[in-house]
Amino acid sequence: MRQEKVTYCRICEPLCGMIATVDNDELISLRPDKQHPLSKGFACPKGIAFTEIVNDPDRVLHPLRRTPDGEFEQVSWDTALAEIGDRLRQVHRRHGSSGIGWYFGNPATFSTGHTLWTATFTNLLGTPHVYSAGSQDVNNRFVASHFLYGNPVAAPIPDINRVDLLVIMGANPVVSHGSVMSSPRIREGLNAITARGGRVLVIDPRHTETAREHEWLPIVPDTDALLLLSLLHVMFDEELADESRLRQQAAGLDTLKDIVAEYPPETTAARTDIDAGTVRALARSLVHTERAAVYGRIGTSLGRAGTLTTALLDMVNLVAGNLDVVGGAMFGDLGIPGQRAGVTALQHFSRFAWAGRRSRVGNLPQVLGTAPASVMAKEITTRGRGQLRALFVSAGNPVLSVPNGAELSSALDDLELMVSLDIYRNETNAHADYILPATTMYERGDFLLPFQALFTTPFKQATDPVISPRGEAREEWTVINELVAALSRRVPALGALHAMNTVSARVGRMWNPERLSDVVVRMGVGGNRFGLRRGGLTYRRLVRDEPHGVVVADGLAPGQLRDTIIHRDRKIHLDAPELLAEFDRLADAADPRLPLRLIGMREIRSENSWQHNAPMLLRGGREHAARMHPDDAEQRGIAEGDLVVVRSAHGHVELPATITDDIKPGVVAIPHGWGHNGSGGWTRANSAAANDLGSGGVNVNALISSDPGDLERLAGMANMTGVPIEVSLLDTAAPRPDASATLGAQT
Ligand SMILES: Nc1nc2c(c(=O)[nH]1)N[C@H]1C(S)=C(S)[C@@H](COP(=O)(O)OP(=O)(O)OC[C@H]3O[C@@H](n4cnc5c(=O)[nH]c(N)nc54)[C@H](O)[C@@H]3O)O[C@H]1N2
Ligand SMILES: Nc1nc2c(c(=O)[nH]1)N[C@H]1C(S)=C(S)[C@@H](COP(=O)(O)OP(=O)(O)OC[C@H]3O[C@@H](n4cnc5c(=O)[nH]c(N)nc54)[C@H](O)[C@@H]3O)O[C@H]1N2
Ligand code: SF4
Ligand SMILES: [Mo]
Repeated sequence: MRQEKVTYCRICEPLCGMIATVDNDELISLRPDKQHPLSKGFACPKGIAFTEIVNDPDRVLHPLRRTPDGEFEQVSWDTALAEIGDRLRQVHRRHGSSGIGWYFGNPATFSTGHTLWTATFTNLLGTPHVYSAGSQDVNNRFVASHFLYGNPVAAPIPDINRVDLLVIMGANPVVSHGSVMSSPRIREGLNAITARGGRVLVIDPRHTETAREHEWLPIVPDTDALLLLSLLHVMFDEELADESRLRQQAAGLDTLKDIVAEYPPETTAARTDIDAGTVRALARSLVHTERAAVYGRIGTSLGRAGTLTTALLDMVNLVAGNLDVVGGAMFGDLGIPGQRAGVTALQHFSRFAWAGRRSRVGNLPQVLGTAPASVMAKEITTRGRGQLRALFVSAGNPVLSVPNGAELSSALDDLELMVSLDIYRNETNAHADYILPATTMYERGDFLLPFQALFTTPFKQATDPVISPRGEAREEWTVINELVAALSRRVPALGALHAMNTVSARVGRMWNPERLSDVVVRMGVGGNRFGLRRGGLTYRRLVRDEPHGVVVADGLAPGQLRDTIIHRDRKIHLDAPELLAEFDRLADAADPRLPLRLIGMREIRSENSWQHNAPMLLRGGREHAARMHPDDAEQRGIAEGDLVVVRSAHGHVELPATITDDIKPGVVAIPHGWGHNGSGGWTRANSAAANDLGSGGVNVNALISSDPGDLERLAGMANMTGVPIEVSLLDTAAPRPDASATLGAQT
């Protein structure tokens, strides 16, 4: 029987409403939900194409075990779990908990169960080897907030609905649909700003899809910190800032003033290529526009000093009077009583916030209990106490997403045990001993806890699964419960959890993601507070009575700062010594042999590495090319479509060049997530983006350093933008330096 089920997309952050057509427990199609109060009938091509992913014949639907000849064979769950349990206990006996590690990738964040169970398991296990996509993405945000507010999870988000001057630095929301903010229909949200007479200014080395619809101010990659320092300089120099307010809100103002005195726009212009007059005018506008905000994302996170840059973004908002006010950069909240106490407790009692531990290789600080993924390969290969010997990878493809995939690929083969939980065979789990089939989002219900404080219009939605798990796929949290059981006799904390699980299973009250989320729904804004508020929300009521979701407040509430700040003095700290120590990283990295600068870019029909197998997203052909400016191309004798070699100090890739005016001279953009080289089980991804060199694209992270010394120091961020490179015409007649480079990635 054909049914229409209301649900929502969980690929990226807006979480757009979807209507799933289901026939006989088969997903037939997906279309945007017109009744969703925020996405109102919008969904992007990735969201619509997801039917093809759910039903993809290349999906992993049964547990797989690697055979001695390197192929995979199907085994039962019982066999897989029993063998994994045995091997895990052996590793534990030999190496202890610190021999066991976990990498969770981006889609893990889009599943409450996956996130919470992974965190609980790895915490109770007590291993330092927890890695995630965060060190290539957002961990600098957490660390900046840790120093500024004492609260790593405080993240100011731009008040899109009410802002009149929005400065976007290093983000491309028209393609990415917004990040570290959930704002469905963001493109319209931005257009509404200009429609009400406001401005959107995009500061980006590339004339992006977002910049094309608004004002574009090109910048030299990895110089945003200098621009922000100059904005602060002008605000103090021209006495635009309200100092008495600042002294009430913040500590360390004099130190900040002393520092920014050194960065007049007239001196930073040579590095940023933004003239002083423009900077001065922008500083004035940010102060004088009643509702203004500066927002940064990937482009301001992946330079050499991402934590400092992000802290400076907040400082500009603060000094201009735009932090925590309507139309500025605002703090979302879950509306749960005792939230603040909760974060404080976590800060004190777990290795939650920052540098609870440092990595064995590179001595880099952990962020929210995770170490930089760039050092994972060396943690596997570097002998000695604490060496990583067994690795779980869930919803991740670090061979393509982390620097130096070649190094990681070969390290993975050194492990005593590698287990992947994924929906596909990818370039990473090609090295696994076991691949365990996971459900896709439509095979599980969810209320997404991590995004609750990030909606630009406070909103709640919960969904049941729309179809049952395909094949033998299982939800990750249930598999993690099995791992808890497997190690229960070896790790006391896991033993205690296992005992609780066993008792609660007996009385039919097992903890599951829905029960945990229900607590948050009941305690949160609009919740029923366990009966204290009649008619309030519960998880079940959300699913049953509000399937399209509910807007729980008209807008973000101003005046959250005092409850957000955990520092004892309740002030924002502007002078953390750790941040001040980062200033030496702002020096110029110029290398005459590598005069160009690499930046990344996202494509509308890709989601990192994992949606290149959906026919709808490959329609009309795809290419993987390096975008460069005509001046740079001409100087090097490169014409449109020519094959080129791109070299950095760390590696090289070979791919076609595309020549475009839509990029600042001196800058080259290459999308990540490609480099499908046949090792993953992706039939179509492997043959997509074909050119004379092969297909599947190249892994741009071959150009990125995994050397601990090259990582950003405070959050261990990989330096993926502004990397010095050179591009030259590929001499196809010359002997190839590295045959593997022709087949996409050096993986
Ligand atoms: N279609 C699509 N959507 C996605 C994804 C996807 O792969 N495809 N991925 C999702 C994920 S995981 C994330 S984290 C978000 C990311 O969301 P965004 O950050 O909005 O996405 P990016 O396209 O990476 O935008 C980064 C921008 O920074 C610019 N940039 C690079 N270096 C610099 C610099 O030094 N300074 C400045 N000012 N700008 C710079 C780039 O040109 C680019 O336009 O997107 C999410 N949404
Ligand atoms: N050069 C460069 N590198 C980058 C970036 C960049 O901008 N430039 N961006 C970085 C960023 S922001 C991110 S987030 C990372 C992403 O890095 P990763 O998360 O490591 O890689 P993904 O390509 O997102 O791979 C996700 C995997 O999860 C699987 N999957 C999808 N849904 C599910 C599910 O529900 N359950 C399970 N178990 N598996 C699932 C997919 O099949 C795929 O194998 O890449 C980073 N790497
Ligand atoms: S923008 Fe696209 S991928 Fe992201 S949540 Fe919406 S429909 Fe899904
Ligand atoms: Mo990301």
